[in-house]
Amino acid sequence: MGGSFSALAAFQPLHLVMLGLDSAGKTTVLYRLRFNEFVNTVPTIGFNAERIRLSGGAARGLSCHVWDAGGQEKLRPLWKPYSRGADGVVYVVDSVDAERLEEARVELHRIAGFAENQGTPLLVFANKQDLPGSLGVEEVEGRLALGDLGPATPYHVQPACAITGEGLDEGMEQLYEMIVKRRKAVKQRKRRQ
Ligand code: G3D
Ligand code: MG
Repeated sequence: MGGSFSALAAFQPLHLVMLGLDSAGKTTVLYRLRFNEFVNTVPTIGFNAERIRLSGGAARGLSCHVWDAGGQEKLRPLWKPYSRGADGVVYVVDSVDAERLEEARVELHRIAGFAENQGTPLLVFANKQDLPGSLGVEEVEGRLALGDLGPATPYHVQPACAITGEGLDEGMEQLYEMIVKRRKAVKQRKRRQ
């Protein structure tokens, strides 16, 4: 799959948005996906915005805009303009922190509920699988109520450990496949019109 993915990405960088509560592991995921170029880094009070280009493996050529919105609820509305028009959303959760999964669910459904995000493929990294007590895929899927997102939003939950990199490439591959599938469906719909 790497070949076709790289070919597409080389011509048409995908725009991904990575979201998640603070300390879910977003930064660690990004380092693991091997980026070689900081396009922009804007550390601000309470949150970070980073635009990077991924360089490794399946993610080669992907442009990724990352929002690390932290615990600052009043800043989370900023996720909206940055998820608009994205080809895919990567949502990272800490699979051990059951309490904050509830907060993660609320924020995720807020993002997925925006009209502009209807149908945008969603990859959930159920991160920190190396830690004892980490919740499994089905538990995370249930707690995030992904079934309530509706049939228009394709999603995949990938168990991952950002420290070792386990599961990351598999997750990105699934996301890529969902994006391609969606593009094909949109094209077919246009043709029929
Ligand atoms: P964020 O960018 O979403 O805020 P970070 O999260 O990537 O900064 O990660 C927050 C903390 O979780 C870091 O630890 C990081 O090392 C740890 N972490 C990230 N992914 C994993 C994982 O898969 N397994 C384990 N065990 N830890 C992980 P510190 O100690 O630096 O706060
Ligand atoms: Mg971070």
